[in-house]
Amino acid sequence: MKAAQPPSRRDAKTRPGFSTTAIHAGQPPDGSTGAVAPPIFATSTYAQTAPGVHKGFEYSRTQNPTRLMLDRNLAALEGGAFGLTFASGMAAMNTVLNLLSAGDHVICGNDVYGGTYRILEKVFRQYKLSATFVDTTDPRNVEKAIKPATKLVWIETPTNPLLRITDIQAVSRITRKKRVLLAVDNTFATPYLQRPLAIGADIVAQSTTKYLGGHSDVMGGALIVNDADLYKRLAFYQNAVGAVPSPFDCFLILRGTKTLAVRMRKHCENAMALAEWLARHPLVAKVLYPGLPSHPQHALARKQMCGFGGMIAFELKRGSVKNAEKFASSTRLFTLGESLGGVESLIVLPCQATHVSVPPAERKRTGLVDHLIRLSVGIEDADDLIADLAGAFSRTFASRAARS
Ligand code: P1T
Repeated sequence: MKAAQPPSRRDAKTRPGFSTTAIHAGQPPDGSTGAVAPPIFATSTYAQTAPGVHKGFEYSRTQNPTRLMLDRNLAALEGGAFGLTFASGMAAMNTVLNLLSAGDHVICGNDVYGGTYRILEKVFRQYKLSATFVDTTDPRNVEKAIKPATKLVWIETPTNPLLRITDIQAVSRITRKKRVLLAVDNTFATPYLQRPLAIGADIVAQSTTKYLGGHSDVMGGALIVNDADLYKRLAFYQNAVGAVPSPFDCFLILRGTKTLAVRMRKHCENAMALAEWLARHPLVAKVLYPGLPSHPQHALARKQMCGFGGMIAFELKRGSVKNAEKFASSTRLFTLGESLGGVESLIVLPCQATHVSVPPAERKRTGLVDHLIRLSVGIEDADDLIADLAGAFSRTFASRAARS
């Protein structure tokens, strides 16, 4: 089976390719000065020529020209009609949940970013929103969990941190039939590798803090939709709540998306090399990477994505938490820390960082073990990254096998 074609090629005769869109969409040279780089409109307010008469911008919580360029850029990349950008990925998710009312029910994937679990269970539950966490890799689990009160299905694919893949199209057939919104968190894949709106999602969510920004120097989030009414409702809550990004942050993310295609190709290439190396390593018990034929949803990943991304999770054979901690503290190029998607490689133990807010019993149910190690593979030279992991094996186990 062949992987889907990369979106770097023209989708249609009339539509430019992915990188052309990334570099140009939403940001033509500035009309008044000709500046090629998007101006940072550091202003909170705008002059009106008469009360209520303005040029489409009134107050920067509501609209800002630099933010509008980013909104349009991300909408074009995801193949959507409308984009809205936020101060963080969680601010974007919060806005989707603002659409719901007390008594409503959400179905969420059971392997998701810890903050996604936390906002449902520790924030919105107190407003009488209930959530059921199911394994969405089998779409029938979504169908079984739907109740009359269900208004939203929220999935990640690939998931954080277990890199499981959900069939977006299959889930969307169920949500369409039941008139439930389907939101797909596309942070791990990015629009370069996967376009959920084209295969049935109603909302795409992004933490632009990650690959879209790409340099670990900015926080941000985004929602992209096709439906004008849904867009208006989300824009209302965005303005009412106010978790908007600064114009400077929008500028940084716009700078990031320009190189998304070249970075993603390198992230994918490096991650594949590391996953294959880890899979052959005598001290590794399990490697989770959708690009490996051993991955349970490898065929689906090939069909749904056009590359497998830069995230890997693995377990050591002598898999105690102590060994995993020692390993994660022993790398020199991989920095021990949260987050992902930057040019530099990161290593983390999800159960001690990104997923601490998921109760241990819940983690156990989903198969998230305390000694799981997650890598965000950067775009350094793959040989150097492999040598760094080899060094960490030596320092952790100090045995001959570890040095192989
Ligand atoms: O950090 P923020 O920009 O608010 O994004 C939250 C978020 C949303 N969705 C996914 C899939 C994520 O991974 C995250 C944030 N994740 C990390 C910080 C992490 O290290 O996994």
